Amino acid sequence: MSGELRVLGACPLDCPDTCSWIVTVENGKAVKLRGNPDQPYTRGALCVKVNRYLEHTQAEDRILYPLRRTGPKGSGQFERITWDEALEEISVRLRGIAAEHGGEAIWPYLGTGTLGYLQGCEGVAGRRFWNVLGASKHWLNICSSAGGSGLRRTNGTAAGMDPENFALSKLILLWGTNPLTTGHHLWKFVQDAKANGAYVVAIDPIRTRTADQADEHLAIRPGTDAALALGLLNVVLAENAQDEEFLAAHTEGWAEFRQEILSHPIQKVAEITGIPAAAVHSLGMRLAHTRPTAIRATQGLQRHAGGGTALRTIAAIPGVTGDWRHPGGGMAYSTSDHVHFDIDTRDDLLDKPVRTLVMTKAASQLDDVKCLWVYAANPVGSSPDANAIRRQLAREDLFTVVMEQFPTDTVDYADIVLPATMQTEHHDLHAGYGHLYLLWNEPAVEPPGECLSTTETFRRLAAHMGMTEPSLYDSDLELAEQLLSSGHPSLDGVTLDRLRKEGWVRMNYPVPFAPFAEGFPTPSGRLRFPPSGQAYTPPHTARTAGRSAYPLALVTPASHTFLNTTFGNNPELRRRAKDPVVLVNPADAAARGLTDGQRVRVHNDGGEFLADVEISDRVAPGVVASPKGRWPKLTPGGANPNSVVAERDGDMGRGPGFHDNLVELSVSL
Ligand SMILES: Nc1nc2c(c(=O)[nH]1)N[C@H]1C(S)=C(S)[C@@H](COP(=O)(O)OP(=O)(O)OC[C@H]3O[C@@H](n4cnc5c(=O)[nH]c(N)nc54)[C@H](O)[C@@H]3O)O[C@H]1N2
Ligand SMILES: Nc1nc2c(c(=O)[nH]1)N[C@H]1C(S)=C(S)[C@@H](COP(=O)(O)OP(=O)(O)OC[C@H]3O[C@@H](n4cnc5c(=O)[nH]c(N)nc54)[C@H](O)[C@@H]3O)O[C@H]1N2
Ligand code: SF4
Ligand SMILES: [Mo]
Repeated sequence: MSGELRVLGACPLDCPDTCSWIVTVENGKAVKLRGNPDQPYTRGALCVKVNRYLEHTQAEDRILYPLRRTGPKGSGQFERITWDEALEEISVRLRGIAAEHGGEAIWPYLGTGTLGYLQGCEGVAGRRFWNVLGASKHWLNICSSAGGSGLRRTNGTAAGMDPENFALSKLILLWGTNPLTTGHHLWKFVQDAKANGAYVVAIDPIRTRTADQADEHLAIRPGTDAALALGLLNVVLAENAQDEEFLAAHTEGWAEFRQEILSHPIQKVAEITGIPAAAVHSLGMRLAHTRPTAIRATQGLQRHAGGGTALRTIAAIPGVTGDWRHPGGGMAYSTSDHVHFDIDTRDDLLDKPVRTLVMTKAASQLDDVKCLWVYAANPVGSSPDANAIRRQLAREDLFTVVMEQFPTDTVDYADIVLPATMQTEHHDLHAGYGHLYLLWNEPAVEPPGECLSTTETFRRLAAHMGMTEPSLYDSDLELAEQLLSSGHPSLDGVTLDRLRKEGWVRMNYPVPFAPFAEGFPTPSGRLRFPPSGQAYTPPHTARTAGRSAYPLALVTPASHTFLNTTFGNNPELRRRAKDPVVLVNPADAAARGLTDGQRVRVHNDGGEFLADVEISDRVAPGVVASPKGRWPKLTPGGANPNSVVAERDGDMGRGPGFHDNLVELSVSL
């Protein structure tokens, strides 16, 4: 074992599971990466995407040095420069822009490339620096804000069940979630429940690989889930199975909500959702008579015009059935609100209040921005209205800096590219959004080339610009200590020393955990049912259907082999992903004379992308599906589905409508 070292770390990617991992290092080189078998939630398994993460860190196209643009914007032509040259050019440009246009003309655009609390979007990476400069704030609404907002309206928090407690459930609704692709460690707990007789239902417009494993699949019309929730509750009321004691003790607005439920008989719900009334009835009967029932609803569900309302209303279900009384009952969306780090955005460093720019509105909100600073994000691949974003990024008067690991489509538009470290090369503090553990990531190796972490890049830039605010220079370990020092009881006994030694620590929540058995974190302590007339918001696709030249509702779910656009350049994962496909129901294919494997243009007024038709009854008539995550420039036609995703705000949290767009399919010439 001489010269061999085992370093504990965590997967940084935007995935609920945040796996604990072990890197084996020999003579300064990382030679092996495997899941940590001791961690109770992830238990040693990584996933198809991350198993070869070490190879990815050593990939040929990794960006290793600062770069300056030499060709036209979008061409991806660069020359290598030194860090000093890069910092100097950036300093001059930032100061010039702040002096001429005000600090708010700078947009620090931070994405979800890493969920680290030091290097990534869950913490305050760079925020102190931006505040000293007076830059605009950035609202990372791209992923889960609509659902979070809906849940907080009902429960006072977006957090709910401990996903491990799904093992205790007797009825599991996998509602707008595809865990076998998007966070597979939940599945062991589902299987444990199944072994104890639980019945598992997948509610999804697509018969996914998760739906294949469920006892039943309900192919819901996209964006109509709140109506289904009301229909199921209608059956619960008809059975008189509501938990009157829980309703009286722990909820408010019941009388009004009860009327709302009664105005949604199953026949009406069947018409809205496309699910046969008999299926709504039979699931309603199961819901009425099975305790505990657990609902797993994740982000896919809320990528619709009514996505916030969907989560708000689904969250009412366990309020009516009283499932929150029992471990194994209730609902799980994200565990992030169970994490109580001390996240201080240091607004005291601002001279004056500044505006907030919205991540999903780059196409329209870049108009008066003079510096776009992209880190851990790939807007050209992942944000709505890709063509409009490209037009913005091509502007000569926009100074664009991209901190990246790989030459993405967004990098192609940068004036300056800064090489970023990967997870095995920097410190970070993590929490899962699908479990209750905190994790520490210790760097295993030295960064290759001249890559720097996010924290170190901002420290060096602050120094280069002569900034004097002391907290700009806090070290990674100091930043981690600050995050852990909130004093919240869930962090009692959780120290940085312990995290560094053990790799992961469970927060102080009971096992098993029934978070709202005694009440809710709302001002009144009660669950708040949705008010009259606000329990269902139809999707964009339903509002315009029949009146549009684009009759098909497009869902763009997670790809099995990519994580958002991360790994979109990985040769092995691209080989496994094969060419892009669009799932089309046989009836829709026949109506257009399309044959299996035929390449089509998927298009609407916003743009188009190319995909090969896969004729399949995995989608219902009127619905087509094509996964997210491809790099446009590595895809036939140079575009991915975000060319047809409109920049449109949903009902809450300005949530984007990635799964709520109308398209037509035409034969590609
Ligand atoms: N392999 C892989 N894993 C990932 C990701 C990835 O890109 N690839 N992305 C990560 C990220 S960033 C996130 S936020 C999570 C998201 O995790 P999920 O929420 O599981 O992701 P999605 O695939 O967007 O949506 C889940 C399912 O919801 C369905 N759906 C879409 N619209 C509706 C609807 O209106 N009603 C219902 N009932 N279902 C609907 C979709 O068909 C899809 O099968 O996954 C993370 N994990
Ligand atoms: N059509 C469609 N589009 C979607 C979705 C959908 O369901 N359908 N889902 C949306 C969702 S849920 C999300 S969360 C967004 C994600 O959108 P983004 O936040 O833009 O995430 P990615 O596309 O994965 O791009 C992240 C980039 O960060 C880089 N990166 C990783 N780690 C680091 C680091 O430590 N430092 C730096 N500087 N860079 C790093 C990676 O190389 C990668 O290029 O996409 C959204 N886009
Ligand atoms: S992407 Fe998710 S499942 Fe895969 S290693 Fe990372 S945390 Fe684990
Ligand atoms: Mo996400």
